[in-house]
This record gives sequence, structure tokens and C-alpha cells, in this order.
Amino acid sequence: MIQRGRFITLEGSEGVGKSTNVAFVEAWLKEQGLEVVRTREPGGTPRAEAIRALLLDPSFEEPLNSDAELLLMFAARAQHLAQKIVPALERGAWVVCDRFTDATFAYQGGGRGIDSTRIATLEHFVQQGLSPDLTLLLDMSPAAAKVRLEGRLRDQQTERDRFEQEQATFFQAVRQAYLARAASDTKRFALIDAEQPLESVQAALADVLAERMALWR
Ligand code: Z5A
Repeated sequence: MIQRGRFITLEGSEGVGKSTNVAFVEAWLKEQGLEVVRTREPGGTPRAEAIRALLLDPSFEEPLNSDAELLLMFAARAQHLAQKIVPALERGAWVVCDRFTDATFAYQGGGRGIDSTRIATLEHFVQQGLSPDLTLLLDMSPAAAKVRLEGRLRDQQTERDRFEQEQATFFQAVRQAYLARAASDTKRFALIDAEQPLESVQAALADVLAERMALWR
């Protein structure tokens, strides 16, 4: 019988280094001889990426209603799960995902103020019990992360998306919501200090991965 793969997510507020480190985690797992599928949310498949583009587009004058935003996040997730994540896990591949449902609790819950029981209802409906085996939460002060992000926006000459235009208080609420979730499930979450130099962040990630792999063997 094929053993189901493991599902690992990276989380954290904007600019903390998720994209950089999702590539590191993928490479580290491949070195262990595993098949790895790297993906991201919102997005990960062509249709889910189309929903992502709608969610991030800052050009509409009409504001996006918070419930509509929440439902679009879960619509993209349902597509992503059905087309990519579940088939990969079922054939034994490991899935490494840049953000997942903890981001919904942090952004739509903490940031927008939607009651977490409503989010949990959608989580149950869409995921039917599937949740990550390990969540690596990259944590740092939003002010320091903003400096990093501004460097990247300058280097790549890209515009701020709809979320990147939010105020500091929004990102503080997002960070607090993430930290509260991590504190309530210390078995699934590993908290990583993302303010350290990249080599130290990646050494910490490698330690957590090695420890979990030993447990899962
Ligand atoms: N969202 C939501 O609201 N609800 C949901 O359910 C989901 C998402 C799933 C898009 O996500 C938006 O969707 C997101 C939340 C919302 N918006 N926000 N904000 P995203 O993940 O695509 O966007 P993001 O959070 O803005 O990610 P990002 O801009 O790609 O940042 P990052 O991936 O965390 O950081 P990075 O690009 O890897 O690093 C930023 C820069 O710092 C870069 O130049 C790196 O080279 C540098 N860096 C990284 N690590 C270090 C260290 N350790 N030292 C120094 N410099 C570093």
C-alpha cells in the first residue's frame, strides 16, 4: 500500500521570507530522496491562480466585501485541494505549500475581523478533516518585514498588491492571530524567528524538519 505523503505549510505575515524558504524546504526534502510538490495559496493551479489574481488586484474602485474575500480564498482552496494537493498526497508525494488555511484565520479572521467560527465552518466544509502535518510559522515584527518587502518591490519594480496596501495595524493583528494559533496547537506548529540572518533561519528550519522526519519514520 502506498503511504500518504506529508503536508507541510509555511506561514507568516508579508515579507517574512516564505517564498525564499519554501524553496529551501523543497530542496531539503528532495535531498532526503522524497518526491516533493511545491505550491502556494491562494493559487497553485491555473483556475485557482485566476482567483488569486482577482483577490490581489488593487485596481478596482469598488471595495471587496470581506465575506466575498473569505469565500474566494476557500473557492481557490477547494480547487487547489481537488486538482493538486490531494492527488499528490495520495500518490505518496510530500506537499510544501506557501500559505494555507492558517492564513485565512490570520488575515480574514485577525485582519478583517471575521468570526473564527465562521471560518472554521468553511474549513470543515472544504477540507473535510484534511489539515497540514507541520506548519512552519516564520515570525518577525511587521515593521522589519516591511523594510525587506520594500527592498524586494524596488528590486523587482513591482506594484503593491491589495493586501500590501493595508496599514500597520492590520499586519499587527495578523501577526497576533498567527501567534495565537501557534500557541493553541504546539504539536503542529513550529515557531521560527524570521528576523535572524537567512542562514540561521534555514538552520532552524532544517532542525525542525529533521526532528519531525525522525518522529514520522
Ligand atoms: N491571503 C489571505 O488573506 N488569506 C489566505 O487564506 C491566503 C492568503 C492563503 C498573497 O500572499 C496574499 O494573500 C497575502 C495574504 C493573502 N498578502 N499579504 N500580505 P503571498 O504569500 O503571495 O504574499 P506575501 O505574504 O506578501 O508574500 P511575499 O511578499 O512573497 O513575502 P515572503 O514570501 O514572506 O517573503 P520573501 O519574498 O521570501 O522575502 C522578502 C525579501 O526578504 C526578499 O527580498 C528576500 O530575499 C529577503 N529575505 C528573506 N529572508 C531574509 C532574511 N532572513 N534576512 C534578510 N533578508 C531576507
